[in-house]
Amino acid sequence: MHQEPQVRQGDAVRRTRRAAQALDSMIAEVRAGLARRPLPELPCKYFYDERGCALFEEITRLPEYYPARTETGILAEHADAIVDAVAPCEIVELGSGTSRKIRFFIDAVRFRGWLESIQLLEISEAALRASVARLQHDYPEARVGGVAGDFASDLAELGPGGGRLVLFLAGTIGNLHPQELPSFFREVAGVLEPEDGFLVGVDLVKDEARLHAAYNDSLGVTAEFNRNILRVLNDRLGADFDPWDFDHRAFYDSERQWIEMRLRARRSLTAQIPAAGTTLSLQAGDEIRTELSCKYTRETFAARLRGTGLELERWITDPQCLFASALLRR
Ligand code: AVJ
Repeated sequence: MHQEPQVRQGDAVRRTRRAAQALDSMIAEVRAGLARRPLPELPCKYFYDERGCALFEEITRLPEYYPARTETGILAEHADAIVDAVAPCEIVELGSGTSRKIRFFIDAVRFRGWLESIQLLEISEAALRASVARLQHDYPEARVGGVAGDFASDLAELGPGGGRLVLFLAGTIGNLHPQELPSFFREVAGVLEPEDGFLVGVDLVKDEARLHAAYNDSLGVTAEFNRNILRVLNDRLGADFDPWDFDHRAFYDSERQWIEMRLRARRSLTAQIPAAGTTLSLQAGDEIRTELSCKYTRETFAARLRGTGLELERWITDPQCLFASALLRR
């Protein structure tokens, strides 16, 4: 008998309305970003097509890039205690990437017999699908779901919870401008019940040379990751950037306590971005800002929590104080 193609209602990967309109919002964001003066900018979430995800993976293995392995060390040691403090039955990860670190928590919850569900929210649909499939295979007793979306706008897609531990790892919170943190924290508070936990990975203020090296690796992987955002514009918006017209630049702004990544034009050029109905003209030396990566201390981080409905319950660092895991509660 002929089989109709099926649209499964319980499809583990739900497309958000926003993801269906992803191209429209990308166009609007790219137009607005590139129109900014004196410094045009691009939203860093557009690094992460499949090549960008692979390059980020490569970055996490670089000797200079301490955040990934430092956080892994903290979580390997403290995931059990965090799980005991929150007693969750659902683990959620925002910006889950390859979803490796979430396993410390899933394993601890499963060991205690509490595991019911796992939800991932990730902008890269390919990474999301792969993670959902792998986790469902490895944890068949759990409901595993995914939302292809943006943690800055799509948290409501997680639905009502309770018994939830939400993870936001890797220092990704550093990609939000400090002024955006209060509204983001309020949004997160909106998907948490009073007993729930929100675990945030926070990259810490430290020696400038170490920060600089982490974003200027000797193999040039970060440079290639940075230039990849132009390839994404070429692929998705039909733009005609030559990534090799740009130099990678990353520097620490010690006053603002953030790393800034930029692409600097090597020559004067004009790029067409047909899908966005716009062109970008740059002189040699002009720059496009592609990423902020904010660094915090316990004090500057706690200050951003005030009045948001979230409180800092635990602050765990590695012995060298390179990175922190902050457990927040409503
Ligand atoms: C996505 C925030 C974890 O800022 O360290 C790595 C991305 N950019 N190298 C960071 C990144 C350049 C990264 N996070």
